[in-house]
Amino acid sequence: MAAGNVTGGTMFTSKLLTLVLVVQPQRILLGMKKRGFGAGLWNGFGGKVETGETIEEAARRELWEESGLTVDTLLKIGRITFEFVGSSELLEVHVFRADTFSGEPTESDEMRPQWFDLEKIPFGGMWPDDVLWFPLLLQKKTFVGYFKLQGHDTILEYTLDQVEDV
Ligand code: 6U4
Repeated sequence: MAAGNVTGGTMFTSKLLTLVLVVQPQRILLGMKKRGFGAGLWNGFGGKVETGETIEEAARRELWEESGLTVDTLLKIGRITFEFVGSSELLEVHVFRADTFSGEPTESDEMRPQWFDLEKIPFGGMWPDDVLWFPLLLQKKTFVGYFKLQGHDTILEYTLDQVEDV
């Protein structure tokens, strides 16, 4: 847990998380989250950064644990801060894109992986912010975003900017 930012008089703490999207020319791998935060939604693979590991190490570990895949190159593609109404903990999510992988997607306790045609990404069953930043991810445009969410399906405010580097 990192120390806080002060925003409008409220003290926030923040938690570091990773999110990896495996993207191929015609398809993208998503996982159905079976339990925990965001259960019932299709999402990339990721989770909390643990003490003693780098953010990229955490991204590789979570991808392996949740999908059974390993990757050579992870491209840093975005950084998104999520604020949830009623919570003083911000989520700082580091988003990576992988274009090649080794292994076979394998179901884990946490995720059920499935390939989707790039034309048929199931945005209706995903976090509501995904439809806004996926186009940047798919075009390999690096970005920084902030979303204030109410529950799992309402965006109250957001910013999303293309940047040179994340
Ligand atoms: P454990 O400790 O395994 O129970 P859990 O509470 O299930 O953890 P975890 O570690 O799977 O959470 O992390 C949540 C994942 O959801 C991270 O990869 C980040 C991602 N995530 C959180 N909010 C998101 C959002 N609004 N849009 C999105 N991904 C989000 O696309």
